[in-house]
Formats: sequence, structure tokens, C-alpha cells
Amino acid sequence: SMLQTVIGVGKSQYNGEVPLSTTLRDGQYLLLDPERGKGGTFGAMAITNANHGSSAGKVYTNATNIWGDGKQYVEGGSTTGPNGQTAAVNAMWGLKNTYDALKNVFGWLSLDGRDTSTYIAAHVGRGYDNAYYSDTCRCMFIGDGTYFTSLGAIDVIGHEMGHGVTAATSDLVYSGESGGLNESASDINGEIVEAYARAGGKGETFPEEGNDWQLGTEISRNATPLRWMVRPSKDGNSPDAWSSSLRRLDVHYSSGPNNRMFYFLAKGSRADAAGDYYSKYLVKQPQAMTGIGVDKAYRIWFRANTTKFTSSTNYADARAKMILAAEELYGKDSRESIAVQRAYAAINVGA
Ligand code: ASN
Ligand code: ZN
Repeated sequence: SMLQTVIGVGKSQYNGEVPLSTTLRDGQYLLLDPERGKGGTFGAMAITNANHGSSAGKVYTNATNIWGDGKQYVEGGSTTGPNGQTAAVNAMWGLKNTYDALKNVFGWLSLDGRDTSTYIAAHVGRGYDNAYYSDTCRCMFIGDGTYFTSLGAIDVIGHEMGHGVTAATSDLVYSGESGGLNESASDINGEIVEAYARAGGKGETFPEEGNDWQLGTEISRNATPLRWMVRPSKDGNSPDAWSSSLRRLDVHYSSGPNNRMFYFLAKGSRADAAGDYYSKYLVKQPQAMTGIGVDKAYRIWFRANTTKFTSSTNYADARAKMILAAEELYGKDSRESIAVQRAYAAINVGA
């Protein structure tokens, strides 16, 4: 059959009209992007329609190359095409931007760095309020949401694809301290990729601005994000600093201190009347520190997670390996490696 790559138009829910790389095959268009990934289940990066079931379903097809209607996806509602193409557009835009950010900045291809293609199945379950990565299919699933709106915001997709990168590299065990670090790796990826997309989705460095340091603000109906990176305890469950009891928490809470460490490393810390930088959970209040910038902070974190962490890495081991990664990239006793030490000290690790 004839296979041709074409640029389509996606009318997304969160990012307006976006260009999508699609495929024309036998007279119909597919949400299949042959420029991003090869092999895997569909031979290219794809979006499928789970059609409210639990399996991936088929790749989206359409008679024209205009997808979705840009409206908020409503279950059984007003969006065009099978089960709302708008949710599929959200997914494809998030996946494309995650893929491009990792490729353009790190030369990292798809989940495994070897460009094995992945996909997202949209409309999993009914009114399902979550998104997740599965290492069985090396793919992701997003729900339509009930409390949340369609779980296809860029930081959510970046988070889920981050799980795929971690699974292919350090493979941090998803419980205890390593589980918290696994979750944090995904939160960091989601946030960094979102800012990269907002800045235009091009270039070999991560932009300094554009992060809201909150996960899932766009999918929230009441502007309450899932997680706060600057002060994780705002969610009522996450600690702001490491303690010996952290390992017993749900991984979406034990991620908090490492998220905060990453924020300090990138942007610095200072006294703040609103309490965003100081916390009742801290044994020792963080000393004011100067950040090294988002780009350097993520280079150090990504190198540590993909080349140094093991499946059992805990907070203390993460600190040691982050210092090593900073030394390799920027030199021994560099400003950057000292900043890593200060950022971990600020969450009570290796002070
Ligand atoms: N969205 C969640 C996550 O990726 C799903 C889960 O709890 N596994 O962490
Ligand atoms: Zn996660």
C-alpha cells in the first residue's frame, strides 16, 4: 500500500491549532508519525482509540487531515469523529513535543534512546481520571477524566513518557525511595518538556522560563494542580524534605522532596514570606542558594537517571550520583556540582 507522510492540522484542547505529522495510506489519514520512532507495535509513533475499553485498539483514521474540534472533550459529547478526536490530538501533540525535546537537546530517541516507537491509547476506560505508562506495551494510556478533563496536557504526557525512559534505563523500582525518585523523574520530565513546547519546541537547550512548576494545572477544572514542585506539601500529603519515614509513602508523595531539590538546583532558593521555600517539614531550613538554570539542572538529572542510577537507588545514592554527573559535565568542584550538594542539603539529604 502507498504510504506518505503529510502535515495535518490538529485542533487541540489545551494548545490551540497544532501541526501534526500524519500518514496518508490507501486514501485515508492516520495518526501515525513515521518521523518519530520505528519498529515497536505500529512501526511509527501512533495514537490509538481504546474506545472506553482497556486495550489499545486501532490507530486513529480520518477522511481528512484536520483532526478534532478544539473543544473540551466531553464523554459521548460534542467532539467530532470516533470518541472525540480532540483527545487524540492532545495526545499526539504531547507525545510529539516530548519526543522532540529529548531528541533535540539530548540526542535521546524515543523511550529507549534507540528510537523504538511508542504510542498513546486515548479514551481508556469510562470517565477515567488518570493516565499511565505500561512497560508491557511500552505505551501510554490516557483517560477522558471526570474530576479532571482529558488527561492529555503536555506535562501529563511528558510525565508518562518519562516513565518509559526510566523503565528503559535506571528502571527505578516503583516503591519505597526509588519509587519516589521514579515519580520525580517523570514530574521533572513533564515540566521541562512543557516549557520546551511553550517556547516553540525547537533548539538544543531547555528554556529558562515557561515552567509553572506544577503538574496537571491544565487538566484541573478548579485550577488545583496534582502536584507542586516548589513546595510539595501544598497537596496536603507530600513532605518537603527527606526523612527515614519517606520510604513508606505512596510514590506520588515521596517524589516531593526530589522535585523540590530539582527546583532549587535550577532556580535557587531564598527566604519567602509566602513560605514557598521554607517548610515546617524541614529539620534545617535551606540556605539561600543560587540556581544553575533549568538547562544545566536537567542535563545533570537526565545523565544521572539514564546512566548512573540503578533500580535500587535511594535519595542518598541519587545525591552521590548527581554530584558525579555534575562533575563529569562541568568539572570537579564546579559551581554546578556544589549547587547539587546544596540542593540536596536543602531537602535534608547529605547535609
Ligand atoms: N498517572 C499515574 C502515574 O503515572 C498513574 C499511576 O499511579 N501509576 O504515576
Ligand atoms: Zn507517574
